Amino acid sequence: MMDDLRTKYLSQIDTASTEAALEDLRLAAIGKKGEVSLAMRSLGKMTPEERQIEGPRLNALKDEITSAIAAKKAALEDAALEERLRHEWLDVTLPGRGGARGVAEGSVHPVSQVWEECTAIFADMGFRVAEGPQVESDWYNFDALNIPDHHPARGEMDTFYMHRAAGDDRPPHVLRTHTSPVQIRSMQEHGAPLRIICPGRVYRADFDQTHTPMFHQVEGLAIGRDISMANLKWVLEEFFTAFFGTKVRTRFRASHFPFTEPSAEVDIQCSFEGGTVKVGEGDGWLEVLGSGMVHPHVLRAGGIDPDEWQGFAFGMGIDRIAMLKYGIPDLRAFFDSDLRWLRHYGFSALQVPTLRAGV
Ligand code: 2U9
Repeated sequence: MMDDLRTKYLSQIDTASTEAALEDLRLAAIGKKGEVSLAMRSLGKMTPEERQIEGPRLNALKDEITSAIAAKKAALEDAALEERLRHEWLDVTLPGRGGARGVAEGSVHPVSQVWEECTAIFADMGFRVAEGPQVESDWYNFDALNIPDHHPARGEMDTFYMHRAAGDDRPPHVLRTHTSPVQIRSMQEHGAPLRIICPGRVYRADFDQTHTPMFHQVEGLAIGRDISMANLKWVLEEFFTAFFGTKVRTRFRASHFPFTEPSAEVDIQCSFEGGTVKVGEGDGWLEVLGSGMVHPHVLRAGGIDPDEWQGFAFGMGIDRIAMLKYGIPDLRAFFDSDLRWLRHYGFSALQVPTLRAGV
């Protein structure tokens, strides 16, 4: 009788095709009212000798059925997964299907494109890319850059301050108003000589036709024993000529920034005929950049001895030079996520900027 039970349940478990069928078999065999459980209950009516033989055999049968069910359950789960994988199989090497008009749906945002172009051009002149946090201490964002407490530049920069917990009197963190803190961190980490660019998002509480509260900058820093404004002028002319794909002259005008001394604003040559700006021709000038020789206080904040080292720094807006190069009229549209705008001004994801082609 026990051999019959064993054969019956093991073969039914073997041929069960669903987890529900397995559960039915479990109940029928070893559930409270299952056949094996009832047989166990009948042990009480046996003689002690019979019980000594039948008891262990029934227990062994129960264990055998329990493990057969567990093994079959695992096999069914494996098969279900295999089946899913067969149907959900995806060839990631296939080309994109394209949207309604047969073109790839995604595109590279002009800011990302210009960011990459800047990286490629400066990399060619030996500048590494450095990055850092967007939430900064006020020391890295202001003090280290020679902008002490109550300096008017702190107000001019329309800073977003982060909240401190009630009772915490330490100065609040800020959303960085420029990427300059990255240069301070790089000086501290690597020392001199140094040649880096810092592209990144920056934040100022300003929103109108020509300002968005978040925008993108690329700043550069070159430190050596005898780096001069002449090196700065060469690097910038080289950059603009590669970026705009035509020889671009620059004009330096004396200016003032707390972090550089002397300081200069830089204009690029352009014409304004017919209501459009054409860079690299004509006798007009357009301001695109701020720059200068790094202030000794700033070198010192970065742990670099100003008696031994000197260097130039510059900063410009990525969004602004993207508008200029690609004829994009409205800054605010950059951040509207309007698909029609993105398709119009976006770039192919497969077109990697190089000095030869994309730039
Ligand atoms: C260090 C030392 C000096 C970076 C500089 C400017 C001048 C500048 C503006 C251009 C347009 C910001 O995007 S914008 O609004 N930038 O005028 N930036 S010099 O000077 C530095 C930076 C880091 C350690």
